[in-house]
Amino acid sequence: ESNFLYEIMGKADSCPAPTKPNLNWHLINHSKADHDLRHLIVDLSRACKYISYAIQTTEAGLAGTKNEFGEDQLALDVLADNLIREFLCESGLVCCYISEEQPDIVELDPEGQYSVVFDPLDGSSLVDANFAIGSIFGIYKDGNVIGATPREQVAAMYVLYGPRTLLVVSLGNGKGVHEFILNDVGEFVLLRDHLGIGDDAKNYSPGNLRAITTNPGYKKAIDSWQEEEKTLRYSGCMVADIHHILSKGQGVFSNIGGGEGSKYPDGKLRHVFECGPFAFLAEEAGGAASDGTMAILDKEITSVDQRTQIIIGSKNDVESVASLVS
Ligand code: AFP
Repeated sequence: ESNFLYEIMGKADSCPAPTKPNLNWHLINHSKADHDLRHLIVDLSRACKYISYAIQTTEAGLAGTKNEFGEDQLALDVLADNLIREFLCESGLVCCYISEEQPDIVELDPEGQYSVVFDPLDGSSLVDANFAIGSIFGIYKDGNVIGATPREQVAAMYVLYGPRTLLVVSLGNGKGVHEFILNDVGEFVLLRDHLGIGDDAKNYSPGNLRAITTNPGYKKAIDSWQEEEKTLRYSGCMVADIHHILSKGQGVFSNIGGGEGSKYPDGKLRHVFECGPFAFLAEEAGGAASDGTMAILDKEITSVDQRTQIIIGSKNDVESVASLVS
């Protein structure tokens, strides 16, 4: 039994701990999530169950394709965006959201106390290749995400749609990072609690590699990883690649900008709904996330489509790469 189960079992007199704690139970009993935040997280997890099902049952997933009845099919990323929006509306808890699929902040319920930032389907270009893909979420109190820093998130979560569907969530503040698996009856049940990231990486995951021709610092970082004989683990989906780090308890992922005239001078990834939530999870797990000069969690969010460099994972490797690329 994990320490967590042991700890809970000692406390519950009238209601013994379930043999398989589910997400809702865990949010109540372990994370002590406040009522509305718990509902919001569970509602997002419900949307992800539909996304998971859609991925398994949709044939193509590319916009403009037709299903077997000749009807137009939505691209899976658009479908995922619509599903999440529906569940956010139903919750009544969200004043606004920022989605990778929307150009601007979307206003919802003026009474809602939370803002949600999300990438509904990260890695959607990999759908036809049947690689793992994911959804990423960050939750903020109140509506002012622009001008905030990702450290102000009150929770972050991702769902990885691979051979199995996994959900990883944290409420920060030392409450840990926990992993759930979607079981056959549609419940997210605890798989591993307190995921951690060790200080030294054995695996490396280098994104935006096209930048090495114009960014000598990034080239040096890649060379040093190869000289150290680290193992390459890169799929092209940030969710899968960072989950690999959390799952193995070590590793380093990077997405670094190129020099002048390059395609992604600030790296390819978006600060608000890709880097911010993962930085929250990585720090909570004992790892680090830097843009080369500062912690991602302390970097101000200036716009919806802001991109940022990121080096994330095992602390010592994040530090040494940051010193090369800053
Ligand atoms: P798509 O959502 O367009 O497939 O992009 C995925 C992604 O945003 C992120 O998940 C990857 O880490 C990154 O792009 C891959 O970037 P490279 O093309 O530089 O490898």
